[in-house]
Amino acid sequence: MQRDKFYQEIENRTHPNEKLIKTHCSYCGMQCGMHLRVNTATNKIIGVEPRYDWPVTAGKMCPKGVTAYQQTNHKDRLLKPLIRDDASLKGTKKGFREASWDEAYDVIAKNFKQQQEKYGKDSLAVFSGVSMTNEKCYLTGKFARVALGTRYIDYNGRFCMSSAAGGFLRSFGVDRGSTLPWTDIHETDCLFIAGSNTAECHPTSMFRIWNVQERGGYIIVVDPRETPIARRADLHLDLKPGTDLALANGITNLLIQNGYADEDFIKKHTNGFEETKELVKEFTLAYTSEVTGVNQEKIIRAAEIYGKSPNAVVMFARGIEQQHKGVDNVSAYTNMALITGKIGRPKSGVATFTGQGNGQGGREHGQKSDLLPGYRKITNPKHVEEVCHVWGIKQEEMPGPGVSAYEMFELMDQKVIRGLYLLCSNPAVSAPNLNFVRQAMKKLDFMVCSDFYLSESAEFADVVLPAVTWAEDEGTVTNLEGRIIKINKAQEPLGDSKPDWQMQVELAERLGKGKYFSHLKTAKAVAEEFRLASKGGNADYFGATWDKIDRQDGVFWPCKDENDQGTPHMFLDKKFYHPDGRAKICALPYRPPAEEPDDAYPLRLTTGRVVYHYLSGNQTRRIEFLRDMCPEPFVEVHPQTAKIYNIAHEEEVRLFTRRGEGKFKVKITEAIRKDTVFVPYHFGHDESINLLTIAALDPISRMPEFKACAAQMEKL
Ligand SMILES: Nc1nc2c(c(=O)[nH]1)N[C@H]1C(S)=C(S)[C@@H](COP(=O)(O)OP(=O)(O)OC[C@H]3O[C@@H](n4cnc5c(=O)[nH]c(N)nc54)[C@H](O)[C@@H]3O)O[C@H]1N2
Ligand SMILES: Nc1nc2c(c(=O)[nH]1)N[C@H]1C(S)=C(S)[C@@H](COP(=O)(O)OP(=O)(O)OC[C@H]3O[C@@H](n4cnc5c(=O)[nH]c(N)nc54)[C@H](O)[C@@H]3O)O[C@H]1N2
Ligand code: SF4
Ligand SMILES: [Mo]
Repeated sequence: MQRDKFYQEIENRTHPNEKLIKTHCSYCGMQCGMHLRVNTATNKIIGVEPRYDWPVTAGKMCPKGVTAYQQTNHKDRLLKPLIRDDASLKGTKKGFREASWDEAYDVIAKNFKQQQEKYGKDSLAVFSGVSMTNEKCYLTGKFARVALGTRYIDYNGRFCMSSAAGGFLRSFGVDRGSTLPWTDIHETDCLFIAGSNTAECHPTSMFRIWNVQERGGYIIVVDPRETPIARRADLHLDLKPGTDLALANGITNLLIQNGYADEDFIKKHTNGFEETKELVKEFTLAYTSEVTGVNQEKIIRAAEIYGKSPNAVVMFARGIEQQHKGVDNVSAYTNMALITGKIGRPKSGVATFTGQGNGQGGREHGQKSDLLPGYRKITNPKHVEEVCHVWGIKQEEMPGPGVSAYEMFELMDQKVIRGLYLLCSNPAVSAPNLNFVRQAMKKLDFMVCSDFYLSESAEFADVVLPAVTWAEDEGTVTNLEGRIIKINKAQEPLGDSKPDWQMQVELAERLGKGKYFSHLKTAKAVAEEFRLASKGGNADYFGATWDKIDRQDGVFWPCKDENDQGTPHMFLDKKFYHPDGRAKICALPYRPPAEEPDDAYPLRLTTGRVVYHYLSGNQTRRIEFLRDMCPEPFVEVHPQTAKIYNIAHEEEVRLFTRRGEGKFKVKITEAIRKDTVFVPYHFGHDESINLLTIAALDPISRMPEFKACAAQMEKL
C-alpha cells in the first residue's frame, strides 16, 4: 500500500491557510470523489484534490473535473436577479437590469398569479434538470404540484435517461441504472458496451474496463465510430446508426441457437422467452448483417464471447437510448443477460452509463411529468395518497400527469403553456429541432430562468434568478451505480446568489403557499422531508441518512430503514419487481430510424460529446483550458466521403437537414463510417447541431432521436 501512503501524505500536507472539503465532481454520473481546496483566509475555493480513498474512482479525475472548481468564483457568475423591462429584446442577452430579490419575487408572483387566473393553473410549466441534488429535484416536483398547482413539469433527463428508465421498467419492473456496483465491473469476464463513448464521457471508468482485458477478459464495443474504447476493444461492431435493435435481436438469436440460453433461469425467473425466441429467428446472420452493416464474422464472435464468458456485464449509453426506439433497444440488449441468466449475481448484470451527475436520483423523485417521490405514479391513487399525506394536501389537489419535455415546447407553440419556470437546463442548445424550440420559447408571455451563468436559454427570460454552483450548497446525489452520496458546501454563496430550494420556499410564500414550504429552512430540512416522501416507494431512500452515507462511502437504494445497509447488488434473490417476481424477456420487432437517408439527404447524422465539454457547454465553454482544447464544433467525415464532396481537413462545410443548417469545420477521420457524420452538440446560437436534429420521439420514453437523422453537406 505504498501508493495509499503517498496519497495520505499529500492529504496531510495541507497547505497553511487551506482546508479540504470532501465532495464529488459537479458534472457526470461518475461523481468522482474529490476535495475542494478552500483558502481559510478568504473562504474561497482555490482548487481541487482528487480523493484516492473514494472506492468508485480511486483518485481518478478527467479534464472537466480538475477544472470544475473554476466555476464558482468565475467572472461570469450571476450575482443578482435580472429583470428585463423591454420584451422586444427577448432572445438576446440585452435589456436586463439588476434587481433585488424582493423585486424579482414580486414580478414573478404577480405574473404567475395573473396568468393562472386568466388561463388556468396549467398555463404555467416547470422545466428542470438533474445537475441538482436530490433535495432540490424533490422540492422542484413539490413546488410545481403544490405551489403552482400545474400538471406541466418535466426535465432534461427526458433527453437523457428516459429510454433506459423505460427499458428497465419493462424488463425488470424497476429502474436502477446499474444492477451491480462499479467496484465489480473490472472483475467480470466480458463487457459488452453499446453506444457509449466511455473514454470521453465516463473516463474514470476506464481503469476498470482495461482491467477486464488485462485479466484476460473481453471487451466488445458497438458504435458507428471507432471511439478510443472501440480502438482497443477485442471486437468493434461498427453498425449503422439507429440499427441496434436488429443487432441485439441477431445476437440473441445466435445465443439461443448456439445453446447459451440458461433454461433453468428462464423457466424460474422470466416471462416472454418463447415469443422472443420465435421473433428473433427472423434475425438470421445474413439479415442482421444487411440491416446493421456489421460483418457476419463479428456478429458470430460477439455472441460467442458473451455466451461463453462465465460472468458478463451488458452496458450501454445514449448511443442506443437516444433513438425513437430507445426503450426497445434497452430491452433488447437486456434480453441478452436475461436469456443467459447473467444477472442477479456479482460480476454479472446490466448497466447504463447514467449521464448527468444526478441523472439517477433526479429521475426518481417527481420531476418527471408522471412521477412522484420514490418512483410513485401520479396516476396511481394509492401512490398519490401516500405523497399527499407527506405534503399535507388533499388528493383532489394533486394535478394529473403532464407531458414530456419536448411536448411542452409544442404546447408553448400552441399557447396552451404561456409561462415557464426553467431551472438547471439550457434547452435553447440541448433540445432537438431548435428552430422550433427557440420560436416556442419566444412565444411565452412570461419566463423565469434560474442559472448561475447567463445561458442561451436565459436570453429568452423575463426574469433571471442567480443560482449557486454545486460547491455552495449541500445535499445528496445518486451516482450511476445507484449509490447515494453527499455533496458538501465549500464556500458561502457568491454575491446574492441562492440555492434553488431556497428560492422555491420563498416564492411559495409569495404565492400564498407558505404553509407547505416555510418549515424548509435548510437543505437538511428538505432532506428529511424528502426521505420520508420516498419511504415505501421502489426508490426508497428513507434509511439513507447523511450519517450513514458518510460512514459507508454512500448508500445504495433501496435502503428502507436505520438497520438496512442498502442494496449494492440488485436481484440477488432473483426477485424482479414485476408483480409475479419475474423479469420480462421482450419480443421486439425491428423498426428503422424515423428518417432514413435518401437522394436529397444521403448521410446519417449522429451527435454526441467530446471529453472537454459538458452538455450544452454553458459551464465548460467558460473554463479557459477546456475552451482552448475544444473551441468550436466540427463535423467528423470519413476520408473517402470527403473525397466525394471534394472537401479538405479543417475546411468549412454547410451541413443541413430538413429542419435546419449550420457551418462546421471538417475533421477528416477514419474513425467513422463512410455513410455517417458526427457533430458534438456543446455549442450555442448558430453553432448548435440541434438546429438540424429531429424530434422523433420514442413512443414510451418520449426520448428524441438525437442519434440518427438524414443530412447533406456542401462545400462552401
Ligand atoms: N465529456 C463529457 N462527458 C459526459 C457528458 C458530456 O457532455 N461531456 N455528458 C454526460 C451525460 S449527461 C451523458 S447522457 C453521457 C453520454 O455518454 P455517451 O452516451 O457515451 O455519449 P454520446 O457521445 O452521446 O454517445 C455515445 C456514443 O454513441 C455512438 N452512437 C451514435 N449513434 C449510435 C447508434 O445508433 N448506435 C450505437 N450503438 N451507438 C451510437 C456515438 O458514436 C458515441 O460514440 O455522458 C456524460 N458524460
Ligand atoms: N444533439 C444532441 N442533443 C442532446 C444530446 C445529444 O447527445 N445530442 N444529449 C442530451 C442529454 S443526454 C442531456 S443530459 C441534455 C442536457 O441538456 P441541458 O439540460 O441543457 O444541460 P446543461 O448544459 O447541463 O444545462 C444545465 C444548465 O443549468 C445550469 N446549472 C447547473 N447546475 C445548476 C443548479 O444547481 N441550479 C440551477 N438553477 N442551474 C444550474 C448550468 O449552468 C446550465 O446552464 O442534452 C441533450 N441534448
Ligand atoms: S469523469 Fe465525470 S465526475 Fe469524474 S471528473 Fe470527469 S466529469 Fe467529473
Ligand atoms: Mo445526459
